[in-house]
Amino acid sequence: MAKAAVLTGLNEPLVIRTDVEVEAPRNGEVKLRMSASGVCHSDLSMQNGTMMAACPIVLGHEGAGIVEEVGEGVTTVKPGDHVVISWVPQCGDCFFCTRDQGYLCENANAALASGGLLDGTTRMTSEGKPLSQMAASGTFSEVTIVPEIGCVKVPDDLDMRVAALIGCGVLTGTGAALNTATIRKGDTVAVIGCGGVGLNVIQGARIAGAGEIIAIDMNETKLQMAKEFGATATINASQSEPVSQVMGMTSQRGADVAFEVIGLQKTIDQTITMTRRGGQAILVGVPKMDAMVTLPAFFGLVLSEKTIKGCWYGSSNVQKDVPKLVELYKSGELKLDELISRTITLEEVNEAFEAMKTGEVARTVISYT
Ligand code: PAD
Ligand code: ZN
Repeated sequence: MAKAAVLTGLNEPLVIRTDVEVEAPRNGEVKLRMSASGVCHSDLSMQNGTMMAACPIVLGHEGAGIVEEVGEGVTTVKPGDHVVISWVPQCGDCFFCTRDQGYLCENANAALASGGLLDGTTRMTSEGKPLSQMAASGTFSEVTIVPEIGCVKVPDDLDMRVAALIGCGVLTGTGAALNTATIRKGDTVAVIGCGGVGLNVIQGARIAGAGEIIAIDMNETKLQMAKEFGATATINASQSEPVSQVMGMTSQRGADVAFEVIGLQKTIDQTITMTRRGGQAILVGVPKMDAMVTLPAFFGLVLSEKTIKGCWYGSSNVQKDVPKLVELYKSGELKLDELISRTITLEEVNEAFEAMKTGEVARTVISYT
């Protein structure tokens, strides 16, 4: 039996179930004893209906654990290995994977939509009923089963709380800057939303060689953190209008590259507007399903030659990018310890959701050890 935090219905607080049965791993699957899980805004978005959830569901997708058991045919990891979970398991064989766009993997996509693993079924039950697993993982559980291709091995001496954060916020944020966007040396970059993901966009932009990095948030503590992560200027959006501020800082041209890292209609519009002619607007935040990108085709796109690009999982190739990020962390270039605002137990997960709503934390991490 394992303990897990379960979402039973829209807007319900998560319930801690202690009777969760976790099956043995099937062919190509791995059983993990979880070490740590970050609490990401996407978990909250499943609770509040921004993203669809197949309830009852074990939330959590930003995690790291130790391999306990492997199913038939598993060759790349063995019991005792420390792994980061990739919530986009990348099959390597589908249309997208063979075009080096594994973050769009067709098999992962089907699993994500199903609430189960790669075959669409789940390995967890509670009170005699199946529990869905968010993003083919379900990291708010002491034990989980993930596909072998959702495991990326990391060194044994890596802090597992840091490893967990790499699994979503760090891969997505740094990847948005280093993979999805093209940032040239000296570019002016604007980032709207400096939470767990946005702070990583900022440090990704710093590593890419941006000249100016303008951080925009409503929360002063986040703006101070943004400076530690590489921001050269800050705008408090609760005090001044960010588009005119960015225009003022860029000779009325706009930012070379602007990132939206919240998922709100208003900030999506602001991001596109503050992008200069010929620049790139990168949309990372997951908005409500009725949010729209609308702009005048001629003035907004043709004449301005703007690129508006979505970003899924930082356009990451997880098997290549996770080891790179670990190296950058070890060399001191990537700040990861500083992202951890609080370490909590699984029972405190609802408080982590509340803290995220107020914008006061970068990341809360659940520690299972
Ligand atoms: P977070 O809650 O940690 O950070 C959001 C930040 O936005 C906070 O610092 C807020 O203060 C700030 N904010 C809120 N409203 C405004 C506003 N109007 N103007 C300026 N700042 C504001 O979230 P997060 O960093 O965990 O996640 C951010 C988004 O990224 C969220 O939508 C999440 O679902 C999405 C995400 N996308 C992917 C992907 O693959 N595209 C992956 C992971 C997360
Ligand atoms: Zn996430």
